Amino acid sequence: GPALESKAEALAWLAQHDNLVGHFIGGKWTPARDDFATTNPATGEKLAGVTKGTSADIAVAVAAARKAQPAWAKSGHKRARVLYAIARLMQKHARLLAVMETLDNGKPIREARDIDVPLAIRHFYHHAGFAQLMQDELPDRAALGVCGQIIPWNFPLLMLAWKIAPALAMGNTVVLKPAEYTPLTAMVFADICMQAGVPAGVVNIVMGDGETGAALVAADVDKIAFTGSTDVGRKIREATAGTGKALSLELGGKSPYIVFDDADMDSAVEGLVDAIWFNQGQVCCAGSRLLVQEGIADRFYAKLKARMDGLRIGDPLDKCIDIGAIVDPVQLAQITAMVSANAEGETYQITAPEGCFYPPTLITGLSPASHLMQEEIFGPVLVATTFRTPAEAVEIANNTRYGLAASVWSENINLALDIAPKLVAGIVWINGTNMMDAAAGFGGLRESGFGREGGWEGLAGYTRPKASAKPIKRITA
Ligand code: TXE
Repeated sequence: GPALESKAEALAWLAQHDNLVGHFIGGKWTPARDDFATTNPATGEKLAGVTKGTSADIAVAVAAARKAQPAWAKSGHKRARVLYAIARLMQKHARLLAVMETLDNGKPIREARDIDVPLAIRHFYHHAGFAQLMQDELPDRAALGVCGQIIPWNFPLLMLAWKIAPALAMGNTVVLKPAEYTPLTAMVFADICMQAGVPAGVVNIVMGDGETGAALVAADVDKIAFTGSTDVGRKIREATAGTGKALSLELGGKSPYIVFDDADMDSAVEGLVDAIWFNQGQVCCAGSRLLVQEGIADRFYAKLKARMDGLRIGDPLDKCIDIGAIVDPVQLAQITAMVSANAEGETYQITAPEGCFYPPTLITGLSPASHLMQEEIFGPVLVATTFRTPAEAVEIANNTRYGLAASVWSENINLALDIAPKLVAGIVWINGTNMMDAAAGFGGLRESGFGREGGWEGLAGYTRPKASAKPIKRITA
């Protein structure tokens, strides 16, 4: 069928590159090495050998970005044209990008095709418009210079777009390091940059692991933008302290999903499918902590279990699949260990195929302070507890080190609007979940990090104020 054809097309594309992933520096591919493998988690097959970037590679990439930056910052119009060209070429190669993402990450092709790739493209279109506007409307803002960007494996192409599009729009040049599990769509993207006429050195991509990432943090860059674990975020904040480098951190979460007794239960159940089972729960803003009002808890859990029974888990390239593979056996082992260490509450799971798969899981009756209620699992595991009053819901919801997102379900808009501002979260959704857009700032509070991506705030994060050369007119009476 078409899935097999698309897979063959993606594998042929990799074969043209000798199944090796090098670095993209100064507008060219560097000679590639087979330092470590990237695999298809659904089958265990090796997809390509990947080059591990050294500090020397990072230095060459940063120098290329530095050299290209002044010319790139000159014309907003030129930047807009290039960003539009990238968006159009991504659209042209959307199928290759979606299949490559699914092969490398294990996410259902339906998600890669309908969510990851279109949202990534939208990010380039949106920021292309701002590139032009920056020149005309924001003459008192300047680009930061060279930005180092480090991204995770859960949304490889989308996180690349979130990082690269605004940075480029505002006149910065970048050195981006993809996650070690998922370098392949970044490689396709680099090819697209060559076709789109991105000037040499404006986009540089250095492959590698945490050591490569640490080398980028230590390099001569003006900003580090990081998305990943809270632990690594902490290390990066320490490493950049006192250096004058700008920093944005988008880290973990344990976002509450609050269902009041007057909620539309069917919608709230369907919302949970998105909140915690989208991308196998490997989502920083996943609604991973369910709080249900006591009076409806039993009915709600029953409906939820019935919905879980209908989830289809298996081959991510199958268009009918809801739940794909976990990104890597290391992550699978971490999820398994966290869940099996728990002795509290009641666990409900559907069955999963052999291999790198974890079944959708619901654990009810947990106390708010328990390990599973507090720690990010980063898998398809929903933990639940009940509350009596709205005040108690707020208290439990805010009882966390994190503050990324929150979701409130009620048919009473007065109640929802009363609760929403009391939640410590960067984003609150009412009767919805996981809604994002290039025009809306995304980011967290507390141990979920700081800085926003998308929207005006995201753009501002890639500029600095520039004092006007003209004397400021004072208004006098
Ligand atoms: O993340 P890391 P991992 C959470 C989630 C997951 C856990 C571990 O709980 O189970 O993190 O995942 C690079 N200096 N999230 O180990 O290590 C690394 O190469 C500079 C939440 O994959 O944070 C990769 O490119 N860079 C999260 C990126 O950091 C370093 C998404 C993220 O990897 C580095 C992913 C260092 N010292 C995981 N060490 C979210 N919030 O969305 C590693 N890296």
